[in-house]
Amino acid sequence: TQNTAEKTPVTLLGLGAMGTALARAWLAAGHPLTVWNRTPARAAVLAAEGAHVTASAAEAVAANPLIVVCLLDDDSVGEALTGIDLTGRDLVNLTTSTPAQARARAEWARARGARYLDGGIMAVPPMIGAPEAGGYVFYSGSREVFERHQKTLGVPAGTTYVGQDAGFAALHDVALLSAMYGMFAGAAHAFALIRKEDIDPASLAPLLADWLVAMAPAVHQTADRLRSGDYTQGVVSNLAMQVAGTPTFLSTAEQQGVSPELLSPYFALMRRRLAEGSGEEDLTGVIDLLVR
Ligand code: FVH
Repeated sequence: TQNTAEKTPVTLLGLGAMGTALARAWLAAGHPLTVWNRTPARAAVLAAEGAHVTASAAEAVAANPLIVVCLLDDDSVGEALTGIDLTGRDLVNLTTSTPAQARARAEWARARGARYLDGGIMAVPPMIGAPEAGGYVFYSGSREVFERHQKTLGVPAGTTYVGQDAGFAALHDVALLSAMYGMFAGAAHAFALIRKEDIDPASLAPLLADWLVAMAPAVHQTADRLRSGDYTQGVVSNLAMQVAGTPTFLSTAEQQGVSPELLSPYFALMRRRLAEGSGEEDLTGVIDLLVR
């Protein structure tokens, strides 16, 4: 058994797939845990594992100064906490939201006497409580709350604080996940190209993974160019050359019977940037075309 005497007690609202994983991580580390879930049946199993289950969200909030919320969406947070006294509480909201929702929720919490920290979870439930899996949570909002509870918050997953603007955790979360979808889109196109050929997808997969890993550090050069404003600095493969190559990609797709719909929007942006006279740049200028 764990010594719970020095472990910060935690109240957790929300026992979905992610909430349950968080709960188990804190219980396993010996933190006294109070839980509430809208559907009580989901809490019963955690009671058997040592959690204190309350019948209402208000009771759970009253139990401890540190309140962690992990519900479906921002609306459910509002519903679950309606009319509950949050005075003096440290409210940590791990519910996925937009940056604007997170900022509004921070104001909402402040108006109710709570300190607010927002979180964006970069992990799926099996990665929680498993440090070797590399999952972590972006935090933003009250630095005081983050520093006071960093050790406790670090039990389920790593912690990365990204600033006092409560919207920044959500923004970082969505930025990384957006890049992930771009990567998945590229991989989907690559697999489609070989789909009708006598090529085992399992033989392409490691090549694809290694290539994506090899290309990923290019984001550091992109950042350097955005900071300096010089998009031609140290360019190896310039935009003019890359645009000249796009017909090869589109013809190959056509020959393989593959729709170019995932690639075409990016190529269209590359052509637009080239038409502005930016042939000596790399691809960084595309970013400026996206920002309205
Ligand atoms: N699961 C995942 O892979 C992702 C990983 C990245 C982060 N997300 C976000 O985490 C939040 C919770 O996700 P979840 O996986 O726990 O979601 P569910 O299993 O669907 O559980 C949802 C919980 O929310 C409760 N709930 C929904 N609506 C309300 C409401 N109006 N009032 C009170 N509670 C509500 C629901 O309760 P019940 O249905 O059991 O009664 C669950 O506890 C989420 O933001 C992900 O985007 C997870």
